[in-house]
Amino acid sequence: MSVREINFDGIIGPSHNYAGLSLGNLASARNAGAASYPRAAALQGLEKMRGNIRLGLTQGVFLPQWRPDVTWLSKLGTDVGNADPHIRAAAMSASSMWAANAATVSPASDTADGRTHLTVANLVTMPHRSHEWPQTLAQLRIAFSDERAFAVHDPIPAPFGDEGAANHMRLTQNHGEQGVEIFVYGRSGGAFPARQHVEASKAIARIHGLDPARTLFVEQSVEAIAAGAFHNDVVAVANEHVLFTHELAFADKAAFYSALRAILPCVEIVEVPASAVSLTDAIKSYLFNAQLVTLPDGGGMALVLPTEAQQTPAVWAWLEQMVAGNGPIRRLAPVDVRQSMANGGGPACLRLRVVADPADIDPRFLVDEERLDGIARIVSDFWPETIAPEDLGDTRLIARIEQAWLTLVDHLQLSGDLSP
Ligand code: SUG
Repeated sequence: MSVREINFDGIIGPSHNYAGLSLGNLASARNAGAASYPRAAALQGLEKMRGNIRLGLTQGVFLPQWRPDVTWLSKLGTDVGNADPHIRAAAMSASSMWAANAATVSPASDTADGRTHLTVANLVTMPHRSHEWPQTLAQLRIAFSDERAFAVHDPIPAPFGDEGAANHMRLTQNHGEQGVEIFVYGRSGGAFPARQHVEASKAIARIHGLDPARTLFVEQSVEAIAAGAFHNDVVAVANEHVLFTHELAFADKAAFYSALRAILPCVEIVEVPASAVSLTDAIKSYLFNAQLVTLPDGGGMALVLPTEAQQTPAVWAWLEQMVAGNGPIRRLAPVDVRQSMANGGGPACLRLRVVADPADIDPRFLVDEERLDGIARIVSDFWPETIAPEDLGDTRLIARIEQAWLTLVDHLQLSGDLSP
């Protein structure tokens, strides 16, 4: 095999629900208290993966986490029956589905020791996400256990917030070549929390052994965070030599663009002006939370974007005019991930990109259509159809969620390695 980009999607877990846990994430606040549909959610996620395989892309998965997180609850001196409702909801969250927040990844061609480095994200800003990393780290250590090819790192210590690849972009002529790594951080003090701290980003760049001359630290605009861009990947996405971004994504775009062009003269910046698409429409439609992917065999680039983008007139009009032109993005592929979108997670949030040789990765984390069929059967048989937030303490629901997880882990032959 050969080095390529592999998208690892988080399989949407059986406890998927809408608890309104993420301050600054407008969709999560808007849908707080609504009934969720975990089975439909997980099937939507699997269909997105299937679509990407059909585009000729290589696909991987991460497993949902054991919920409720009894280890975390016990560290808080409680259990699921006795926890305060907001703590119980945090322990039940299926938020690890958003694999873009699992880790920051630097491919081998960017690092000093020639290995691919992954640092698990600490996600300390949001309580319900702050306890994801131990189970994420356990999976990363299995999937990327080949130490000749990979180095998997512990999280950056608190209080420095790190949200993983959602605030990290990489630009390069070709995936396998040396790139420019861009860490986007927020400044605290606004109405909503800035989740990515520059101290964490700088630490990751050092730990991964990146070349300082090819690493940029770029501040997210205060305006974007205030409009609901709680992660940079809500307002910008990069792939190979293309940066697709909203005009108002960065605090000082002129300085950023010129630094980037100086390091990577081939970069193409496709900027959507606020006069064509407002920040509000960009965030509502998740236009930028698309997977910008390179199609095989010289097919150019495609945007795998949420159907919400198609339904937002200003956004769709701009996109249609863009693909009709002569730019690098040639194709639009809308996907229905509404259950995830209602919690603020679009197609790009659901995946972690790893540039590597698939032969170096534990094959249990790689999928083709047949393996997706097997996972879909388990989802159809075991995932709850619906969850209302007031059901989260229900012992029958919890037993069902636990059974669903055990069945999937067993099916993927990971029960010897991953325990509750
Ligand atoms: O961290 N939503 C997630 C969405 C993460 C999207 N990821 C990226 N942009 N890469 C978050 O805000 C909502 C959970 C709830 O409210 O029940 C939530 O955690």
